[in-house]
Amino acid sequence: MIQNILGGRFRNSCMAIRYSTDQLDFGRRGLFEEKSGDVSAKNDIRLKQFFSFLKTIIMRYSYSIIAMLLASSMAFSQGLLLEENFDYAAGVPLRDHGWTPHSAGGTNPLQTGTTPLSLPNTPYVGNGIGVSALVNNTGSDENKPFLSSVDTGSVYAAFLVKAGGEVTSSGTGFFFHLVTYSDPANPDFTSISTAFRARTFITTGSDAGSFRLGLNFNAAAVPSNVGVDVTSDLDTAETYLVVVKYTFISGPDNDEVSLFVFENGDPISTEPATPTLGPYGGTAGDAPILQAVALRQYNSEQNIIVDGINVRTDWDFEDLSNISATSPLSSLEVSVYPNPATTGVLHFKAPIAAPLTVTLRDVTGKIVLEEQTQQSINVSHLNAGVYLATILQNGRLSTQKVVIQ
Ligand SMILES: [Ca+2]
Ligand SMILES: [Ca+2]
Ligand SMILES: [Ca+2]
Repeated sequence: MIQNILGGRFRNSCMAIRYSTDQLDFGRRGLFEEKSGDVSAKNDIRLKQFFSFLKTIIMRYSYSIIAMLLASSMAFSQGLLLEENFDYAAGVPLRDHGWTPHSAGGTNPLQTGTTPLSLPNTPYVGNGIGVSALVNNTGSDENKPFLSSVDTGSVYAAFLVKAGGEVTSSGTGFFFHLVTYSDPANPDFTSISTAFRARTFITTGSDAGSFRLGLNFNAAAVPSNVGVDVTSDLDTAETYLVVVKYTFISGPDNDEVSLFVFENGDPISTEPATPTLGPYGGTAGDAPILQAVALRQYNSEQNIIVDGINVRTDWDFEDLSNISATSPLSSLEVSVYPNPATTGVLHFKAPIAAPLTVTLRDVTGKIVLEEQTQQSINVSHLNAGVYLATILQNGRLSTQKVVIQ
């Protein structure tokens, strides 16, 4: 069951999304509307038209425009629970932008920083927008509600994080968690249940330049079991994408949390089969319902920057137009062969040996395959026909027509 907390905001959000989707859909309807007759031949002609059109766009504009066109076929954001990119001025209190203190609100209110966080080579939807949030002091802990409450399925809370400096033993603790309001049916945003779920920690690494992230279902004690509830060393100079997952499972005291960590260049098109940490439960009871995220300040030596919070009921964090906030996508030289594919396998040859993220769309724009590879993918399960392949490597993009026979 999904309950609407903020109906008006949710509707506004949907309207905004629908508006942009309709705009972007124009090209696809016009090119691919054929439903009968010699579909493959007509689609072939239409694909030629499409690529001619793309070529014109390339010459006149940039590859980032292509990425926007491709992104038009991506999912309508039905699963969105919260999007917070801190697209505000620098140095302003978060409480001016929908956040509410629930603890020590009078002391050191959470504020925005001066620059955004971004993974320039990973197409995360929250990359490089506005500024960020500084979670770097003792004092005010603040929450922001979801568009809807959730008590079934999974909640995926993604955000960018940077340690922002050395993490000392006094600077370790949980800085992020999921929230149930004290009165779930009639929330007062200043009052949250103290049974925090999916407490996400920062802890010391093996040297001054490294840190670790930890996760507890509910407990406040700093986790310490590397590979189980604490990651291996991460770099204090780098930004990471973290996805905190809470899964409701039918029955008492059996829900699970897990945590995924991505570094710059990692693909994020699909949920990895194995999380970085978890899944595991805890000794505390299940969350009755989840309604918000919280950022927590616990120590003047914590040094944490958070940005691009995107919370969803599904895994849909990719936006190909959002590879780099500062420069458009450049083109990738990659050979795809044999094309037409007659053997059920597509091979790829790129100038450098790094993972390629391959997405195949059918002529309706529907994604039929997404896979990471350095060499080849199996397409034997796909119907014969014409497909649009987008191939992404280290922030470079190639779009190609692929025929499967
Ligand atoms: Ca931002
Ligand atoms: Ca605090
Ligand atoms: Ca349960």
